Order: sequence, then C-alpha cells, then structure tokens
Amino acid sequence: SDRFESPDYYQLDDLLTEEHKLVRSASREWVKREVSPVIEDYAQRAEFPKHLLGGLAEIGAFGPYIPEKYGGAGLDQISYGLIMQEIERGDSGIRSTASVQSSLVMYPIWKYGTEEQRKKYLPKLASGKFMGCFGLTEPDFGSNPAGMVTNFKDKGDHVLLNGAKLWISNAPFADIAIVWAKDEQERIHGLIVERGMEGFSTPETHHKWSLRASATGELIFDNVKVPKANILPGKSGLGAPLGCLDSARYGIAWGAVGAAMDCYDTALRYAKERVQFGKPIGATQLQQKKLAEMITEITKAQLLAWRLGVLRNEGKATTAQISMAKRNNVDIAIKIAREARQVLGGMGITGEYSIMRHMMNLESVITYEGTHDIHLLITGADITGFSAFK
Ligand code: TGC
Ligand code: FAD
Repeated sequence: SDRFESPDYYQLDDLLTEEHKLVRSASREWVKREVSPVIEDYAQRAEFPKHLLGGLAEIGAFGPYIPEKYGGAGLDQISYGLIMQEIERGDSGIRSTASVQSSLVMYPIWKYGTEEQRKKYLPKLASGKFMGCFGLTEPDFGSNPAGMVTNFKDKGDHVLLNGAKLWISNAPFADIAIVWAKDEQERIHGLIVERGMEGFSTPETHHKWSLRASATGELIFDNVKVPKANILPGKSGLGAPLGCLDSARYGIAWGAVGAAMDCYDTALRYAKERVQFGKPIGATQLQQKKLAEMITEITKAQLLAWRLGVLRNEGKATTAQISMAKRNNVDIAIKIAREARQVLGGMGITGEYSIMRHMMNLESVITYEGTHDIHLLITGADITGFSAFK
C-alpha cells in the first residue's frame, strides 16, 4: 500500500480548499511512512502501536476541530473527516484511537466542561501526553444505553461511583475515562475518572478477531471516590453522550471511505497485474463488475461524507443525517473489502495485503457507535415519526 493513490472519480478535489488538501497530504504521508509498514505486525500480535501516539498528535488527529487555544488544531469538519479517512486507510483501530480521543473525550470536555476542566485536560489530550477513553456501553446495555446501571451517590465534596463498562476502546492504557453514570435521580451525567483512583480498574479484552491493533477493555468502578470537580456540568441526560456520538459517527463516515479506498486500490492494481488464462484477470467481465461497483459506491460515499461535512460546518447536520452516512459508508466499505478479498484469490487471505485486516476491522466498525440496525431504525423513526425503540 505504499503506492496508494486516492481515487477521485468525480473530481471531488475541486470541492476542497488548499488547507483541506494540505491536511490530507500531511496525514497521508504520515500513514504511508509510519503506519502502513508496521500495522500488519501489530495486528497479528494483537498489540496497540503506542509509539504512533506522538505522530497522531502531530498530524492534528487529536482534536482536529478543537480551538487552538485549548491545544486543538482549530480545523473545520471537512479537514477532520479527511484526517479520519487517511488514518483508516491505514487501519480502523488507529482511527478508533483518534476518534475516541477527539470526539468522545476532548469534545465532551470542550462542550460540557468548565473552563478549568478545559484548561486542565485539553492541551494534554491534544498532545497525546494524556490519553482518554469513553465509557457508555455496559454488559447489559449496548444499543440501549438509557438503561445503564452504573451510578453515583452524593457524598458531599465527592461522589461514590459503582458499576462497569464493557467494550471500551483505549481503556487498557487510558489516563482518564469519560464515564456516563446515573445520579440518585436516575439522571445521566459525564464524569472524568482518572487512572489511579482507588477502586478503578481497566482489564483488557483479549482474543478479538477484529481491531486487533486497538486495545479494548472494561472499566470497573468499585466505590470509586470521584471529586465533584470532575463532573461535567454543562449537559446531562442521554443527549449528552449522544451529542459526542454525533461527532464520532461523522468521523467514521469518512474513515470507512478510507478503508474502502485502500481495498479498491489494492484490488485494482492486483487485477491489472495478475494473469490467468493468458490475460490479466482485470480484463474479465466478472472482475470488472466488482471493480466498477466498488468505485461507484466509493464515489457516492465520498459525496455523502463531503456534504455532511458542509452541513456540520454550518451547524445544520441532524443526528439522522449522520446515521445515514455512518451506516451507508461502513456498509459499502465492508462489502468492498469482501469483494476485494476475492479479487486477490488466495493472496487475499494473507497479511501480505491489507484487505482481510480491513474486512475484520470493519466488523467492529459496523457494530460500534450504533449498530447497522440501530442506524436504520434512526432513519426509520425520522422519516415516519414512529420510534421502533419505544
Ligand atoms: P431518545 O429518546 O431518542 O433520546 C434521549 C434524549 O436525548 C436527546 N437526543 C440528543 N441530544 C443531543 N444530540 C443527539 N444526537 C441526540 N439524540 C437524542 C433526545 O432529544 C432526548 O432528550 P430528552 O430531553 O427528551 O430526554 O433515546 P432512546 O433511549 O430512544 O435511544 C435512541 C437510540 C437507540 C438511537 C440511542 O440510544 C442510540 O443511539 N443507541 C446506540 C448506542 C451507541 O451508539 N453506542 C455507542 C457507544 S460508544 C462507541 O461505540 C465508541 S466505538 C470507538 C470508536 O469510536 O472508534
Ligand atoms: P446489542 O445492543 O446487544 O445488540 C445485539 C444485536 O441486536 C445487534 O445486531 C443489534 O443491532 C440488535 N438490536 C438491538 N436492539 C434492537 C432493536 N431495538 N431492534 C432491532 N435490532 C436490535 N462502547 C463504548 O461505550 N465505548 C467504546 O469505546 C467502545 N468501543 C468499542 C470497541 C469495539 C471493538 C466494539 C466491538 C465495541 C465498542 N463499543 C464501545 C461498544 C459498542 O458501541 C456496542 O457493541 C454497540 O453499541 C452494540 O451494543 P451490544 O454489543 O451490546 O449489542
């Protein structure tokens, strides 16, 4: 993948500014140089490449749209999307780390935190000196986070936190966790829980076949004393974590296009070079059908992501619009990965090529941040006015 060229079948680059293109090429060069050569090895060993954190911070992947006065890159939403696209071209697990840090940790501190909390945490998170994770999902409450049982009780200057979170990206090494928990009135609040607080542990989840280069774990709270100063006061209720998900899901809509582009690019090159029955397999109608459908779907997905970015820049994107793009773009990416795998025949199952790793990674991406089904039901509720969840 060091020869990777980004397909641009509809001249979408004309829709980008010089700054967008600069941001994209800086991210792309970094991914080519630092991620692509080592990522397969880390994925095979199921290890997170921690040494990449400094580089991610340098390309602006930690808080791309957070204002510069808090250490962020101060970029717009399209630049944020392009960074996610380029990172996920390398690996969805590395993009996960950036998504969580930016949209699920920095975003809530920026939007719902006090000025003191912003100053204390955001610059360290932007530089990668501090890493964060986001605890919403619980063992018994995944798609339905409103039912969560993790809770805290008021003890004067602090609260006592109890409960557990499951499937938490970055948990095993995170310095802080944004934890969503209910108060005594069953209202959901965000708390900043720090590693080292007594009763707080983060056991790692092993034996994943997907996102193997990303560290996933649990968050366990056994009477953890959390100072009241660590509660995010700006917003409570389920809408607070859902607002963070809007931002992360938007980034994933772009990221998935990156994984799809890498699969397409690899399959196209292979089809032109691989000869069977005396001619390149790319000269056969069946393989052309696969490749033609891939570039068609990538082009449609790029347009969805770009338009959604414009709407987000204008503050007009709805949650349902974001759901449509996340659902569609991850779905086309996983289908493209499966088809591209077949274009490579037996070679497609090896770690010599990135396709099978993308395909397995995307099995998590189609499930986390709202499953494929949940996003369809969000669209369904939006267009009919009837919520299938109730
Ligand atoms: P519902 O009744 O629809 O809403 C509850 C309250 O929230 C408000 N609200 C929002 N506010 C701000 N922004 C949004 N996007 C909002 N969406 C809803 C809403 O107005 C309401 O407010 P109020 O004042 O009336 O109470 O809630 P529901 O219980 O019916 O649930 C809706 C549903 C199912 C769509 C939601 O629960 C959902 O999206 N479930 C999926 C869960 C999910 O996505 N989990 C992701 C966990 S994090 C993760 O996976 C990270 S992966 C790592 C990586 O990113 O790489
Ligand atoms: P369930 O909710 O039990 O769903 C099981 C199946 O039932 C799904 O197919 C679902 O679509 C379907 N279903 C559920 N409800 C309905 C319905 N009403 N109608 C029809 N079908 C329905 N969470 C975090 O909080 N932070 C993280 O950092 C994080 N990282 C993750 C990393 C990985 C690798 C993975 C795999 C998950 C991560 N998650 C994280 C959790 C993720 O968000 C959840 O897995 C997801 O929301 C689904 O929840 P669940 O796994 O409990 O599945």
